[in-house]
Amino acid sequence: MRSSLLAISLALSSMAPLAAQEQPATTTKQGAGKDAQERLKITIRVIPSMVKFDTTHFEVNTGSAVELRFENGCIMPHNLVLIQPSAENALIAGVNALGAEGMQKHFVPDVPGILASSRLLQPQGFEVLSFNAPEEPGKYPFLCTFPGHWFTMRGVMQVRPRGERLQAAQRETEKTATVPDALQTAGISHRPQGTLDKPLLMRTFLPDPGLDPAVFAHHGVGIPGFKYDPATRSDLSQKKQDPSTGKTEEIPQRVPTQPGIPGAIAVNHGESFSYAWDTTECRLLYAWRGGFLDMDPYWGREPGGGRANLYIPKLLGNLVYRASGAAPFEDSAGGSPRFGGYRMVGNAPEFWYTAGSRTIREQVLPGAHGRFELRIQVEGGVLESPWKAGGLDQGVVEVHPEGPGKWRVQFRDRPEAAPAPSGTQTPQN
Ligand SMILES: [Cu+2]
Repeated sequence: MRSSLLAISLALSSMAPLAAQEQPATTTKQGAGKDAQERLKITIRVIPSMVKFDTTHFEVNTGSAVELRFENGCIMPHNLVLIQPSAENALIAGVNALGAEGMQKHFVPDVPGILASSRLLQPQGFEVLSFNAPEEPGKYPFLCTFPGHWFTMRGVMQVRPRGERLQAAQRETEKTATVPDALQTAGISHRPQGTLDKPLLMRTFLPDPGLDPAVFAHHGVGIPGFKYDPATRSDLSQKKQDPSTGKTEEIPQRVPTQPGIPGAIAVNHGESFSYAWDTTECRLLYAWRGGFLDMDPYWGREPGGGRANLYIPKLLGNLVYRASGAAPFEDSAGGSPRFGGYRMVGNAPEFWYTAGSRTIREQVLPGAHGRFELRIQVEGGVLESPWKAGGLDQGVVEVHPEGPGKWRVQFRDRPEAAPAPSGTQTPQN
């Protein structure tokens, strides 16, 4: 299908807004299709910390000029990629194949079917995408392709024939499209799973199944987040009067720190094997089998959406491995680990990171019955000792040197592997 659509990135984050945006939005309205030259303006924002767009559905007429302003008011980076109706699988496969190049490419792979895309916007960034709507009516999905975000960060641009009446955009505040609804529409389960050959990678908060605190050497202590009101799209505050001065102050309302692990990548190879690889510590944190994650607490389930107060997904199944002690390459590497990215090698992601002068690549390969293997390659610096097997409190481990800077670490779980504790723990304030 030929598309007349041209995506032009007009403004980038942290640049001064263009004059066009500063004009009062008086001339353009939804449903004004009489003047083909009129630009249809739509603003899509990120709901902070929710991994959601505030707009999940908007409508345009075929061929109409669209000005889409995308604002990232969240603490995480996000992008917006608008695609042809059937292009999602190719897009996701392309994103997964970007590997270490993902960041530089803004997680926008060079695949067919992309109609418009923003850069990966850093917090408080915005970008305006100007394009002409396709000539073919239909439902055109848009999503954030930052790894794992597309499960919840998605919406649809409905293209209606020229002259047909347009419905108003659906906002999260109108409770018209909940995360459960969006997931159901997209055919995504609350208990998503990959397969042995096609693992599912998700970047999400993860529960801490009672790991040794020494494992979290590089994690900061969580700062309580602001309470957010989707109705006004602003942080909530309370007015408080100082009795001594009589002055009224606005005190921001906070939510308790979540006892979860941020920034980890959860990988599922089906029922038989899942693991969590942390991008802060740059190491395998734990592995489990018998299920993946129950996303209910994170994505929400009840009508109207909204997730639980403690929104850490729950682990399903049994733990087969838990890391403990300092990171294997910490002692002699002379520097904190820095995550580089990952790429798919065969049917498993290969993570890479640097520690001091070294570049380290790690791949976790699933085996049968909860067995798995960690393949490690170290470049740029002599390593005195091999990967340390010490400090593991579960799993039987054998370390096999495979040549200079290369190891295979084999894990076999004990039959009495502990059940995974629930993901919802008491908040620690
Ligand atoms: Cu995102």
